[in-house]
Amino acid sequence: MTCIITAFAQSPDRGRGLARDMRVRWALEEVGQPYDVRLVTFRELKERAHLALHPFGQIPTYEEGNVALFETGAILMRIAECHAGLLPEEPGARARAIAWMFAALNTLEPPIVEREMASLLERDKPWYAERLPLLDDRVRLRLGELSVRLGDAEWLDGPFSAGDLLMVTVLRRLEGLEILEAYPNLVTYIDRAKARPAYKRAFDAQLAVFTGKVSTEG
Ligand code: GTB
Repeated sequence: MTCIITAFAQSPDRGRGLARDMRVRWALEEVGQPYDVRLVTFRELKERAHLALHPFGQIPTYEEGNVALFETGAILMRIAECHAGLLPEEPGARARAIAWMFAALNTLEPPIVEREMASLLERDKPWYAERLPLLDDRVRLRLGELSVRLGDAEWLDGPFSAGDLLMVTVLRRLEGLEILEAYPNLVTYIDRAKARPAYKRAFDAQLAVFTGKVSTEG
């Protein structure tokens, strides 16, 4: 059964693959599942039909038969549980890969998003100059720890997993910034992930929405 996901009709990232539908597209590509996309405008996000799927009026959502989900972590778990390729079979390794999914979403993403939001929305505020170094330090702390753990390894724990997929999508929000480039092994980790054919297919699909060459639901 082909699942349906939602994505921005006009993503503010202008096709850079930073909106969170990219994670779901990538996961579906990794496991070889076809999917349809329903594009939603910012107005539609807050309308009743979409709110029935997503209580916070956001993208992405995921519909598969009578299962409807929101939250990328939950959506990735569902995809990884239903299809081979994103979580190891061995129970211990599987649990560790799941821990990395949570680490990406709960430990790395919050300081990265907070820093990004401050730089977008608070730049003209009197406290910004004092606050930014604090936010930078919180991001650097986590990047440094992650960099040490990754070391020279290809992926975070054995073979590529949903943990790597989420971690890379979170780290990509810092791409091109000095704060990330101070950790060369994290930069090559991201590049390695972006070289995966599934990543490229997912990226091209979301870019096609921006360029208008999109194929969607129906
Ligand atoms: N915790 C939820 C999840 O993981 O699914 C968060 C979902 C979420 O934040 N969705 C955002 C959204 O729908 C889009 S991805 N926002 C609309 C709203 O809240 O009204 C966040 C995002 C947006 C834009 C960029 N960008 O332009 O670079 C990057 C990331």
